Amino acid sequence: MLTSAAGISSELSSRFASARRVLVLTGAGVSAESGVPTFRGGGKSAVWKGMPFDVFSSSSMLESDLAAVWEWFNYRRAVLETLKPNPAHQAIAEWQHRCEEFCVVTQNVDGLHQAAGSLDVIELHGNVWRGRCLECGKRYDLRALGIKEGVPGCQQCSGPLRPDVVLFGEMLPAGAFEKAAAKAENCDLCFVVGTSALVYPAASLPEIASAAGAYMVEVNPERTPLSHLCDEVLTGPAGEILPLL
Ligand code: BJW
Ligand code: ZN
Repeated sequence: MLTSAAGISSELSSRFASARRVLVLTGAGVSAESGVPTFRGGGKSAVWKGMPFDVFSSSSMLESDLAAVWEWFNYRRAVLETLKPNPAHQAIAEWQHRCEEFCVVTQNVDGLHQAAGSLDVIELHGNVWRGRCLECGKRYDLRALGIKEGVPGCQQCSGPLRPDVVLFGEMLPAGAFEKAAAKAENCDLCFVVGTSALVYPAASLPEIASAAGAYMVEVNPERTPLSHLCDEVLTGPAGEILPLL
């Protein structure tokens, strides 16, 4: 495994130039330089109202206190509204024009890849800008609804909406993981960017790509449980490293 503090190896440059199928798996770290707080990293875990984030981002909290869950997500959307994609999102969006097949698989719910222009984005954990009716399942664009606070209701059946994101203990959206796994199995170059690689099943995608023989590149200021299976570990912020490619 090659570890680099800065600069791109000639091996990676030539792999990138000749790659036909590229997969990029991203996590919260890719949005960090936009100002979106990560969940983990630097030995810390995000806290809101004195509680670890996974208390509010859990299916049990959804069942016991839907209003508290909405308060947490309404707050996060208000923060996100002021933020923009950064050079990491922009570099990834540019790459899609370079290869025959290119796919972004993200664990992020912030929509910043799409805002940067990425077209083929598989969202494993949903999107914070969508709500879903707990009764009839109808989905809503929260921006279009103009929801800023409180628990929104369904216009079709009056049931309460929930944030259309995947909380701990919940299943991923139907087909999303399967589609991502198929891309992982077929890619020849796989970037793993800004994820602590602790949350499954997302963290199994690089394992699938590696087992299928892809050239593996991790971009992260810190080591992760996946670093050992990467051919190159580029140590540093994604917004500085990815544009070098
Ligand atoms: C930078 C940077 C810079 C900083 N540049 N990098 C197998 C084993 C054990 C447990 C399980 C298992 N399979 C499933 C589970 C249970 C669970 C799980 O994985 N738990 C583990 C924590 C132990 N998984 C689930 O519950 C999943 N569902 C599921 O498996 O369903 C089937 C099932 C159901 C019931 C029972 C059993 C199975 C669902 C997971 C949903 C995760 N949801 C969240 C919240 C989304 C909503 C919200 O936003 O609130 O998704 S949790 C949170 O973590 C969020 C993220 O998408 C996810 C991953 O985090 P990510 O992206 O890696 O971010 P961080 O913050 O962890 O890391 C940031 C990284 O960036 C760090 O490494 C920094 O160094 C780096 N960084 N600056 C580059 N500038
Ligand atoms: Zn409804």
